[in-house]
Amino acid sequence: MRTKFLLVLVAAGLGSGLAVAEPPKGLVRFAPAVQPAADPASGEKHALALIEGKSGSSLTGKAVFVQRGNSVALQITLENASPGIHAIHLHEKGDCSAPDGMSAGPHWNPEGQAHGKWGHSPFHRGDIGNVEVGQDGKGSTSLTSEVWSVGGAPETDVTNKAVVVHAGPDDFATQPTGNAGGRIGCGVVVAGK
Ligand SMILES: [Cu+2]
Ligand SMILES: [Zn+2]
Repeated sequence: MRTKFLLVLVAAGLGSGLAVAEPPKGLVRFAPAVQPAADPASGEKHALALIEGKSGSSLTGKAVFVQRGNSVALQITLENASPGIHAIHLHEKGDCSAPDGMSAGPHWNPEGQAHGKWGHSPFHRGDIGNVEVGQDGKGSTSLTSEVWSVGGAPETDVTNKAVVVHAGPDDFATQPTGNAGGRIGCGVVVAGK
C-alpha cells in the first residue's frame, strides 16, 4: 500500500516535471520558424550564392536573392577583391568547378537577346552590371528584378545559375561579354538558404 502510494507520487512528480519541461521545448522549436530560410507563411523564397575566388583571386562574397510576390531582390557583397570596377553577371551554368570560372558558361540569356545594360533593352537576363570595390577590398550592389524568380519557370529561375565576378568593368556594348576580362569570382545560386 505504501509502495503503491509512493509510485503514484513519483508518477505524478514525473508527470508534472514533463509538463513543466514541455512548453520551453515547444517554444524553442517554434522560435526559429519566425525567420527560416524559406517562409511559407510570408510567401518569400530565398536563394544564396557563396562567391569564391577564381583565377588566383582571394575574393570572397555572397549574393542573396529574396522573392516577394513577382519581384526578386538581389543583394551582392564582395570582400577581399582588388579595388576598381568589376562586372557581375549571372552565367547560365551552376558550375564553378573550373579554376578560371569558365565552367559557368556564357551569360544567362534565355530570351536570346544581345548583351547590354540592365533595364536598357536589349540585355541578357544575367546582365547585373558593375560594382565598385574600394581600397578596403569591399563592394556591394543591389538590384530588384521583375523578370526573375526563385524556383519559378525555367526562363526566369535564378537558381542553379552562377554569379560571376570579372576582373574588369562591363562596357555594356561588346558582344556577348561586355569585354569584362577574366573571371575572378564565382558562386552557384542555391535555393532555400
Ligand atoms: Cu560574366
Ligand atoms: Zn550579358
